[in-house]
Amino acid sequence: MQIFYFHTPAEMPQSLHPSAAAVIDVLRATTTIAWALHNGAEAVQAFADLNDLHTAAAAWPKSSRLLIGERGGEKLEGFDLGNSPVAVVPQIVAGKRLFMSTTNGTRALNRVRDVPLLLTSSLPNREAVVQRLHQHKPETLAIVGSGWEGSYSLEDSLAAGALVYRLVELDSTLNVLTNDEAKAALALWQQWMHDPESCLRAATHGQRLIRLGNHDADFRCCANIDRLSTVPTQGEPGVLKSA
Ligand code: 3SL
Repeated sequence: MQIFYFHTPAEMPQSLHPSAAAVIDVLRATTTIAWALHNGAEAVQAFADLNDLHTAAAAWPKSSRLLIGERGGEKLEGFDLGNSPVAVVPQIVAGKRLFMSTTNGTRALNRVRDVPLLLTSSLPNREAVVQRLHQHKPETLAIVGSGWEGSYSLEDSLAAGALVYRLVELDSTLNVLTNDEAKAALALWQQWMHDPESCLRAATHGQRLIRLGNHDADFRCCANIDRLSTVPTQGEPGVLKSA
């Protein structure tokens, strides 16, 4: 397995055709996706474009759909939920299809939607994703951070490093880390692995969320490593189900 890490979806070269991709948006899209599926959502359908989301949602029975998402960290007008992983509780999401759009995470997913094995990763489902990748042994894995509007995100690199750390631990014979970004992400995880929540809070987007209001529960949830066995996996384009 060759592992590449890209800080943002735009950094992934068009010429690279990985056999697997793991998209990360720790704060908070891929954490919310993992928790929603763990709590019984039928699927999460991700959209970069809001018009596309509304068209697809309108074609789905009203009683079994929810619109979730944010822009700039704040819930979208007319949507049922924002993008908090602690809000997607079983009483609200079980059996529902979640039509989701976020500032960066769903755009990153859209960029790699043609990759044969597409998963989403976060700190809570890190080990589950590692086990899935170890089982599939893709030739080339692209770990894709969502970043923030085209720029680097500390928290996505932390989670990329967490993933890499365990993949290397499972197969230390491999010289798997193909780009410097992957090596730097690993070093970042080694620096913060005993206190990931502080890293999330220190990150620029963590600071943005703190300015918007009390997000303590979100920080705790997003930093809660290896808590979930859910691996959100793309079946049809844009549609993630628990696998
Ligand atoms: O950028 C995104 O996709 C979101 O996860 C950002 S937020 O944490 O919901 O503000």
